[in-house]
Amino acid sequence: MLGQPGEIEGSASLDEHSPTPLYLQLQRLIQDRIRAGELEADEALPSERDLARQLGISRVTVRKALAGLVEKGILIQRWGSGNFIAPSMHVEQALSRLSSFTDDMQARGLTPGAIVIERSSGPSSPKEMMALGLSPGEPVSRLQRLRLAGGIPMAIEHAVVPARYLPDPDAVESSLYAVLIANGYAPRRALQRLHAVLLTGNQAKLLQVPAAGPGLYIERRSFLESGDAVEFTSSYYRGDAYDFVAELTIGERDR
Ligand code: 16G
Repeated sequence: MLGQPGEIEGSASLDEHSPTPLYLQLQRLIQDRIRAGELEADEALPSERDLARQLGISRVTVRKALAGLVEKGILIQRWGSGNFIAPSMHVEQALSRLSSFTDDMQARGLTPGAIVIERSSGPSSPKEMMALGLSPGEPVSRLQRLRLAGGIPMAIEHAVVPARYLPDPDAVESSLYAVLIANGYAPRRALQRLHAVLLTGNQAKLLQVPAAGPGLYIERRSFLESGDAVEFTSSYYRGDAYDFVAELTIGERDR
C-alpha cells in the first residue's frame, strides 16, 4: 500500500504511454486510495525518492503530483517529515455571507467541482411553487449535483430556479451563481435553515462516507434585489466536512 514504504499496490496503473501526464495519474492513484479508505487521514506517504523508485518515474514528476495535492488540500506537508494525508476535508462557511459553493472553495484554495446527477425543467410542483412564490404550474429549471472540493465529495445539492431566470438548466457548466449573475439575476439576500440528519445509503455512497453517517441538511432560498425568489436549494452535506460559523452581535435593546 502507498502508506507502507517499500510496497505500492497499483504501481501498474501508471501508464507512461497514456495521454494523461504521469503526475496526474499519480494524483488520481493517491486520491483513489484515499476514497477507498486504503490511505487514512494523518497517514504518511513514502518519501518522494521512494515513490519515484517504486513507481519507476522521476522525482520531478512525483514532486509535481504531490505539490498539486497539497495545493488542493488533500495532502499536507509537514516540515522535515514529509507528506501526510490531510486530516479531513474541513471547510468553514460564514453563515452571514451569501456566497456560492464555487466562491467558498476557491477562497480556501480548493478546486471546486460538480458532477451533474440530474437536470430537468418543467412545471413547478406545489412545494417548489410555495418555496419560490410562483403562480401554479410556472416553469422551473432543476439541477441536482454532487459538489466536490479538490476532488472530494462535499455535498449533494438540488437547486430549483424559476425558468424565467434560468430557462435552460444545461447552461450551468460549473457555477449556478455565475450563470445567474451573467444573466443579470444576482442573488442578493438569502434565508437559510439547517438541521442534522442521518444520511441515507444512497447519499452516503455519493458522498463516500459510511452509510447512516451524520449529515447536514441545508435549505437556501435566495432573492433578487426586487425581492423575488431566484433559487430554492436543498443540500445534504457530509457531517465531517463543514463548519458553519455565525457572527453574533448584541442586540440594540441589550446595549
Ligand atoms: C451554495 C449554496 C447553494 C447555491 C450554490 C451555488 C449553501 C448551503 N448553498 O452551495 O444554495 O445554489 O452555492 O454554487 O451554501 P455554484 O455557483 O458554485 O453553483
